[in-house]
Amino acid sequence: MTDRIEIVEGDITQLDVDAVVTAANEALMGGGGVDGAVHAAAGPGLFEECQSIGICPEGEARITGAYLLPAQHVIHAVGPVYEDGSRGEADLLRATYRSSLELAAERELFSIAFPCIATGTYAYPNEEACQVAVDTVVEWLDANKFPRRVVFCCYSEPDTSLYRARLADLNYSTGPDVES
Ligand code: AR6
Repeated sequence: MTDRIEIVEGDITQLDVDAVVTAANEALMGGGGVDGAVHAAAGPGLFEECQSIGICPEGEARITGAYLLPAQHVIHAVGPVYEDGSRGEADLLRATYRSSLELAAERELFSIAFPCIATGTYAYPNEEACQVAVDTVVEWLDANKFPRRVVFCCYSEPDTSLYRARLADLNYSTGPDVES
């Protein structure tokens, strides 16, 4: 299994995948960061659908249409607000990734792209967040047929390097990185 994970450095809203994941807040009300970019690119229909869903607790995810995005679906994943690591942030972040993967698997989606959830406004340390993200996805792919392909969409070179290193630690070959 060496062809199911890819690292892309760039803007997740541009990716032509079955589902893009956005790092949402519990109210699914849009905001800044990647969520702001996803809502801006998808158009107002996305916000309207989110309003009809209501609250999504930390560690969970919800799926909607993708409106004007090239993707087919948006998965709104709510990561933990990082305090000091002692309130179960790692378990919550792992649950956030697993919830997103479950939604994709239930629908037998082929491809899904993740941003570095919780590492912006929610202040999760990048290296620890990368380890949780990579380890959770690799474990999922080992046990599940769907999604077939997972893209880690990094928004900065330091994050790209962290993901590359973590995957190399696990002897996971991803092929050449792609810039979107
Ligand atoms: N494509 C890919 N990654 C991006 C993009 C983009 N267009 N823009 C930013 N990032 P954040 P959080 C990266 O703050 O920490 C929002 O207001 C960014 O560099 O978007 O989970 C929500 O509504 C960082 O690595 O999400 C919530 O209130 C990563 O995305 C809150 O922020 C996550 O940063 C969620 O905070």
